[in-house]
Amino acid sequence: MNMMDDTKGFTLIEVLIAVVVFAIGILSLYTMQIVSMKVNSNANNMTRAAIAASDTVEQLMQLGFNDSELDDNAANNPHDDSEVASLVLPDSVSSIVWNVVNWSSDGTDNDGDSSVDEPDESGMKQVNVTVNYVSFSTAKQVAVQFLKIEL
Ligand SMILES: [Ca+2]
Ligand SMILES: [Ca+2]
Ligand SMILES: [Ca+2]
Repeated sequence: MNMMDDTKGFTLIEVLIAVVVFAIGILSLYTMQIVSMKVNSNANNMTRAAIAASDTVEQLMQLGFNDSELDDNAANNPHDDSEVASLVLPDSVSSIVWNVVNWSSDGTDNDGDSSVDEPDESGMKQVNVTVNYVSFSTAKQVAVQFLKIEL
């Protein structure tokens, strides 16, 4: 091989290697793009579910202690979004469910003083809100809880 040969241009092998390297580069960029779109979309769905959860908590907190939506009777409990028209569900959210636990009748020592369902556990309802949503065909949940105190 002399100087003349080197200046002729690229050999076929060199071109092929360049094409393969380029293709791998494009492919990994494309894969990164797909992954980041998926991460973004998952985050968006989670954010929407979390907003729906806090909106539900806000609406339920405004209700009276004995409101039917905070009824802990087994027949009405757990409750769901079909009972409250003002709850708006984003597309990704399939349902919002809340379970009401009345501290004075749940058979549990909620305040940790070794007495169960004693007088000072009355007037308190624990509300467990669960938002069910779907992200990339996977069922997911956001759960929050709050304590409703009888005033
Ligand atoms: Ca107790
Ligand atoms: Ca209790
Ligand atoms: Ca107590």
